[in-house]
Amino acid sequence: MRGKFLTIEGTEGVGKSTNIDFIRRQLLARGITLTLSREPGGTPLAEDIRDLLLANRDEIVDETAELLLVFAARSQHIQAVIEPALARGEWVLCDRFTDATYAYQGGGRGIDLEKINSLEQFVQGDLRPDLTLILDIDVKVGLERARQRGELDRFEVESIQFFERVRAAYLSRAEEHPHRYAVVDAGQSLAQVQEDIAAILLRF
Ligand code: Z5A
Repeated sequence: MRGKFLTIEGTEGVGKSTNIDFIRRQLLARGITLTLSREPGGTPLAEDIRDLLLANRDEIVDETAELLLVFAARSQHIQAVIEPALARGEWVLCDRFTDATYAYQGGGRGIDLEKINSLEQFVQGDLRPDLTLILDIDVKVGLERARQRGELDRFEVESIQFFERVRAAYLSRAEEHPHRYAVVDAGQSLAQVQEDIAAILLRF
């Protein structure tokens, strides 16, 4: 039987990394074999593209170039990791996927969503996550958490307004397709966040 495809999303410092390990333990306790991955990245080529995308640089990065790099990495990731794992019957839990493109390149950069939609069809065919957890937090609180970690990458230096647009794009996708998304208030204590996530996983 084909596995399930789960993704976790949110703005900066929302707690994705922290909660991925919690989700992994919840699923393993139920005997589910899990492949963990992340985007951009997940294969050697895609991780190289991630480095290109996150590096701070002097030249202005064209937003279409950024969009195409994201989907180039995704194509490699899907063919090499995600599809084979799902076909083996494993579940895949991915730290960010195409919702991040709608949120960052669409909401944040202002790229026409129709263009993103065309690339999504071209690169993914029918592949869509079965469940997407959106960890939602006040943008300033998340940035404060993320910025305590030190050096900032090319996205983390963006303005509050940029991240407000990213957050709004995530929430609007969740509103449009409520059957596929679960929004968690990530501003709560970690214990409460994880209680909410456990309940969502149980229902799923
Ligand atoms: N990107 C894109 O533009 N388009 C795309 O299609 C894709 C990605 C796929 C890399 O993503 C960048 O790629 C991303 C968008 C772009 N932008 N950036 N930067 P990433 O996921 O690798 O990087 P990130 O968003 O910066 O993740 P992050 O900052 O590592 O955040 P996180 O994993 O969500 O947070 P965390 O490390 O788990 O937690 C942050 C801190 O908060 C940490 O000290 C925790 O202990 C603490 N924490 C967590 N939860 C709590 C609670 N509940 N209370 C208190 N403290 C907490």
